[in-house]
Amino acid sequence: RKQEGCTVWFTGLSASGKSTIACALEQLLLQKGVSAYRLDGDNIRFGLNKDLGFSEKDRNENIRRISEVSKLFADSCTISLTSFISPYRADRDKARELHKESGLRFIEVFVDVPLDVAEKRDPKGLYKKAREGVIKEFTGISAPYEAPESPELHLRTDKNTVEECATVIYEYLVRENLI
Ligand code: GGZ
Repeated sequence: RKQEGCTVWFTGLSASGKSTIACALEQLLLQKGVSAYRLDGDNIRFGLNKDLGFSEKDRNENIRRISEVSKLFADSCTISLTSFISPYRADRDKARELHKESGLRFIEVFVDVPLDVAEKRDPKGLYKKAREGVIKEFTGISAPYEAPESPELHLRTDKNTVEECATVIYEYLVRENLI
């Protein structure tokens, strides 16, 4: 059976673990010979979207473009893994709608962690800068994060390991006949 292609859409705070889980899932998929591709800040915000910042309007446009690109990968029978904060529910819903119009599955994965845990992790020191006011409009501190109401999967990265989280998604894809 030919692989169908879909988008696995990670959403969550900075330092919640989105990219780390996406990497682990990509490894699991590639090991099994399943085509997968990751979209994240490194290949999108420094390229296609380098004209965009972090205002509400720019985040809307960031997510709109990513939705379109992810849809193209999904349409090419790849498992597209997107890891962006995507803080606005309406933007994520539009991404879902866009996939639906093309008959493509969209799996929203809420990478949930309490703000204080993300802030303690602070791998890049961005939360500290946000608290000091050096970075404005920082998600969770001075800009909103609208948590998903009915994501396909809800992961807690303070309670489960990266491998466990990746496996939960992998098993979901198997169960749903997507791989
Ligand atoms: C949130 C910011 C900000 C502000 C820079 N708010 O932990 P990181 O560093 O590696 O991931 C964050 C990334 C967020 O970009 P996204 O494209 O995922 O955001 S959105 O979906 O909201 O458009 C963080 C860094 O960029 N970063 N400034 N103000 N995160």
